[in-house]
Amino acid sequence: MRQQNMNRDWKATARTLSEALPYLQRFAGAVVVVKFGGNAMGDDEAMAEFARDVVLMRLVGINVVVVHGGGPMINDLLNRLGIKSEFVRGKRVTDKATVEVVEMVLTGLVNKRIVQAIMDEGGRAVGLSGKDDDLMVCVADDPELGFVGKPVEMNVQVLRDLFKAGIIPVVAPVATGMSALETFNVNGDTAAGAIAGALQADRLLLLTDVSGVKDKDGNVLTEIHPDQIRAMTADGTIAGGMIPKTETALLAIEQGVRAVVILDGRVANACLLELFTEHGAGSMIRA
Ligand code: X2W
Repeated sequence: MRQQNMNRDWKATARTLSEALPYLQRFAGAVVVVKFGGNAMGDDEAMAEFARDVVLMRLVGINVVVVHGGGPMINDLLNRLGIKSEFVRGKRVTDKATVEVVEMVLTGLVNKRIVQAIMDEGGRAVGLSGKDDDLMVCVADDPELGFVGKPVEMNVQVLRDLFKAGIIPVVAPVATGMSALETFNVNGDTAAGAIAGALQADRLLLLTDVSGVKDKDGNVLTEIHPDQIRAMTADGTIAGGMIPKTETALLAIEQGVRAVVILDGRVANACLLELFTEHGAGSMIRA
């Protein structure tokens, strides 16, 4: 029914859409990789909202790929199974039992929840892991970490095929190795960076639970040059969980990704705010 509810500023809604035109034009046909971290995933309503943003991006012609994490969900099942787990330099030490749980949780529970959420919002999504069509082939990152993978070979044709069909690929960061039936657990940021690099993406959006990269005084920097990231890492301003993200960003830019944005995925419509408004969101890193 046509509603002329006076309690809402519909003209502002129409104006917002109109103001988005230059951004819609800029990103039509672009490749955008969205890393959706486990800490950015909220309840069903937040998941639906994220899915709605992704479906909208696809509808306006963006070739969008979702690469997800799921660290908290892996912790939950490991706890229930009584398997202890620890992190070294932001990566999970992964033995044989752990990698089995990681694969079950990421490619099963988490991947299918995102696929389902996108389908529910009227998009088309297909879930896959690094194993499917050899999308991501890894070697061991560091002997100390066990089955943690470092991507060494990317085969992104399957993603391009899905783009062509209007399908949103949803990728779990689990990979295959060089020898038969080897499985690797890959940090979600690392996987997203490798996929963005191989696709020469226009944007890599790293959705997390902090508002961006902060300077010494705790202010979020809206735009940062890679050299500044290196200096801030050397002097300890960038530390802890931010390090894998900024490292991913630097590597992705070296590989030809146009810009990387680290932003708070818990903020409503974070992706739309970043891509389609002058305001933007979080911290953009570009050369
Ligand atoms: C991660 C994979 C999931 C992930 C892990 O086992 O937790 C490594 O640390 P978030 O939610 O993005 O942190 N893998 C090697 O990255 O999840």
